[in-house]
Amino acid sequence: MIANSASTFTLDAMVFDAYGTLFDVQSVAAIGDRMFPTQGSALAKAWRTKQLEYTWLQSLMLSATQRRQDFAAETLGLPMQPQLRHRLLDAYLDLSPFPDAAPALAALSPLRRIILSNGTRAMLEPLAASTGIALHLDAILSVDAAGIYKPSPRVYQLAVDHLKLAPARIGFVSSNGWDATGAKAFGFTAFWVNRAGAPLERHGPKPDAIISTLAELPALVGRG
Ligand code: LAC
Repeated sequence: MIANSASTFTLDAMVFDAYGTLFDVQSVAAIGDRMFPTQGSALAKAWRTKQLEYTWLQSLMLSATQRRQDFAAETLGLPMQPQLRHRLLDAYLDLSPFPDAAPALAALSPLRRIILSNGTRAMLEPLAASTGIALHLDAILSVDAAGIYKPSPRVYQLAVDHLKLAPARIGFVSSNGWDATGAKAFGFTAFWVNRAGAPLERHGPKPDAIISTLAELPALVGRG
């Protein structure tokens, strides 16, 4: 763990990003591989990249997953037929949680724990329920309610409005460097789960702490 300031943080609630943080988006690679042998991982990565780019473009252009998928497949020169597209879309409803997700969420109890995600409620709720992650959550908040995507402050504000706490008393946890930075810029106490050992984002303030796995989190967080 690399702490920016204190080595432990007194907090009243924890907010989690969903995709890549609690749920492993690379788990769709196996399904991609069954459709296009050896290309599953590249397809999953290209799709994820486009997913993020399109959320940002959409936020700036003041429309979604199918178009991203088509772009990802075309980039790799793969034929994307409607039935294959549906199988990949369904895979996003059936992602695996990271093995460290449920134990870390459980260990953070009785702190309030919620998800704040760029996904839709229709994607997030069945996934959290079927994987058991919902058992460890007090609420699931989606950008649906804000009409714009993270890292817009309007999205982070949804968590403040829901929890009715000052931003600094809220721990925000994301494996996306840009999301941890956006959350810190908003005023949250930000934890970046740097699962991939990626370099620190140069844009915006540093997160308060950088951890490698969610397992490190409970020891860092004290209750207010
Ligand atoms: C989310 C994406 C950004 O769950 O990981 O919001």
